Amino acid sequence: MKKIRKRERFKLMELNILGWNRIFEESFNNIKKDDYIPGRVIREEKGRYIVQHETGECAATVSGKLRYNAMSISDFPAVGDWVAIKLINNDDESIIYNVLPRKSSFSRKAPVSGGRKVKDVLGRKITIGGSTEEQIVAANIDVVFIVMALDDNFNLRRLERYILMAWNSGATPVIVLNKMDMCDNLSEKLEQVHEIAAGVEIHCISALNKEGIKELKEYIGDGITIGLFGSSGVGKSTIINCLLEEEQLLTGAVRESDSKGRHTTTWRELLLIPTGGIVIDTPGMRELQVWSEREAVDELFNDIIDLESQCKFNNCSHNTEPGCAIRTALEDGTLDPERYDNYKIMQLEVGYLEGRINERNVAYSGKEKLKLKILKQRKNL
Ligand SMILES: Nc1nc2c(ncn2[C@@H]2O[C@H](COP(=O)(O)OP(=O)(O)OP(=O)(O)O)[C@@H](O)[C@H]2O)c(=O)[nH]1
Ligand SMILES: [Mg+2]
Ligand SMILES: [Zn+2]
Repeated sequence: MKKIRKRERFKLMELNILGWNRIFEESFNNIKKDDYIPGRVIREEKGRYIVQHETGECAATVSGKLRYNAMSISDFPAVGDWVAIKLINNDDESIIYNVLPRKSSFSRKAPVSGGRKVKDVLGRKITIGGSTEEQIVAANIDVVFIVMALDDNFNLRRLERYILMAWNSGATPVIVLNKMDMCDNLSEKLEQVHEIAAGVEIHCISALNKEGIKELKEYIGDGITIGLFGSSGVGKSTIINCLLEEEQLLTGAVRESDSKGRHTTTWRELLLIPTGGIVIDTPGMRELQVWSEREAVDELFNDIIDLESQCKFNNCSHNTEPGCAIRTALEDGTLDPERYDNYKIMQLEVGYLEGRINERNVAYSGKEKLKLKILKQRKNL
């Protein structure tokens, strides 16, 4: 009897290192079957998974039932997910039977398959139609490091997008401005970032020179999961190597002409920090289309919403009406026209997403409606 208790305590401690907690345990106990064990997806590459469990790691595939019941790609496991598995083939492999409810997830709109190209109000080419699906980039994250480099990668509009997605994830966003050594107008850039990122902590670092790493380590703790997101070449893997104090991850040089990375990291991977804590490395995303509710966009751009409410007419189109607060702010320079454009684009994307979802809600079966409900529950909406 004593022996069993000891073993169980040990088991719990091991899983805690990976971020296991009472809530996951309760979910697991609800679905538990005799030979199911809990594990965390530590790597995901094109539908192939590696799962870490209490006694080791193994390759994993999803069960036929999970596949059959999946209503969207977001129902499939993603890196960071806690799953119920059954070990097979001398424990070298496993089958994933369930994905435990996520406490947070960093999602984007899945790159469109199908659809057609049109021009949006700003003359940009966008794809409409095709699939409208949530893609989970990483799950069960506590802190999102939004990594942007201070070289030619620096782009406030992209940063706005990442902040929106990070707030949506349910995790706490932190902005990490890397390659401080490449930047000669740091205070100017920092001020610009402060202006668009109210309430988000900002850190300037140089992973190359290991400057500012100590401050990042403050976010790390036992069982805490940190996810790194940002374009290719911004230094995500380099930063993780600094946190691990070991060159575990491959890094790759950027193109000199435009600082663009070469997509060195090709899979999503969860790593344990020897002194405690968990980090998830992700490949630089080519496309970050918003998967968001309108409220989150309004929150991020609440200065613009405030201005709109000051227009003389309720239904002001901000074109020619007298007493338009938006036009006044654009003209006197208090509202950055690029920020305003980005707001309009995101409103459109969200509107499109809402339209697509509502359309499907009406036209599709109960299965689709249930999927929407689950999505909203997951996002606590
Ligand atoms: N000058 C400078 N270069 C850096 C810094 N941090 C990383 N780099 C370099 O930037 C390049 C890209 O770094 P990676 O860590 O591979 O970038 P990544 O974000 O993981 O890129 P992907 O895996 O392609 O998404 C490498 O050549 C790094 O050595 C920094 O602080 N300063
Ligand atoms: Mg990388
Ligand atoms: Zn107006």
